[in-house]
Amino acid sequence: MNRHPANPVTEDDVAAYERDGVVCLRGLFDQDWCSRMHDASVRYMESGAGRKRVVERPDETGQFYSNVFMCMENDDFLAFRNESPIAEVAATLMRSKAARFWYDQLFIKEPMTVAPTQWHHDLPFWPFLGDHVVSIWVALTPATRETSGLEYIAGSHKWGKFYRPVTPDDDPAFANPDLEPCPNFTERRDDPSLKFLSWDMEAGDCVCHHPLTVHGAGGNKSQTQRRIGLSLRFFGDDARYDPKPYTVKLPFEPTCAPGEHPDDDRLFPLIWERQAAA
Ligand SMILES: O=C(O)CCC(=O)C(=O)O
Repeated sequence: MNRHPANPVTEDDVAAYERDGVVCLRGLFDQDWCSRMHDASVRYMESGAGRKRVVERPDETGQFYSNVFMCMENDDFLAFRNESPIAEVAATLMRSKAARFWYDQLFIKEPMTVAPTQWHHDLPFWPFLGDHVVSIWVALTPATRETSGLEYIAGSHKWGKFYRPVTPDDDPAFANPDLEPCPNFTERRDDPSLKFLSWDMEAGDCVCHHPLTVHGAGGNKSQTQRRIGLSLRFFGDDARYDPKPYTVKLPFEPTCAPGEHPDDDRLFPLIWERQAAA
């Protein structure tokens, strides 16, 4: 299993990430990682473990399953966080000296799942501020527009917007009434001021997005192809702890104060450091 990116992350990749708020990187994880994490994801879903959400609708055959913090209790997810190239890639894209781990999240859309992933961006869900926060969504199956591959709006991380968080099951714990809802950009496909970005992905490809880049996905229209995405979130040097209401609850109080860099090693372990790597 590879420890460093199978293909190097180039300066052009970093520039695209900074310009568009998202970049697709191909073939970073070798076949061993892909098979191991694919199988671990299916096992995890089937075991019923963790803090899962499952959205099933009466008129559908499919389901949209998601779960978080798998690496706190599962050795495969822990190994992927600690031993795969993912933290190095995160630090490279953020141009950060270090990458601290925030959490991992699994998204599985079974075939024939109509439920979309609604348009949203991530930072309003989280008790942080800063530019150095990145999500790396690794495809563990093929993912295209047909099978609910992610779609992004280029440059939306620079709009200065902070939209109300929305979860697949409309959890009121996140529905901050002080924030404006995120528009349904699907209705604005003809708007020439918007550039929609999506990629046909194979297992082992990933999309890496800034926490304010607006993104979403359609349903999985395939009759047979399950779609699995494993998203790991990291932050870097400029991130600040910002414990606002309607955000993800931490398992316990961190040692850092609001406004400080969240360097509590128990909650946000340091996974990669440029100095140590050199
Ligand atoms: O996989 C999905 O449907 C949603 C992924 C997502 O929103 C994320 O990783 O931030």
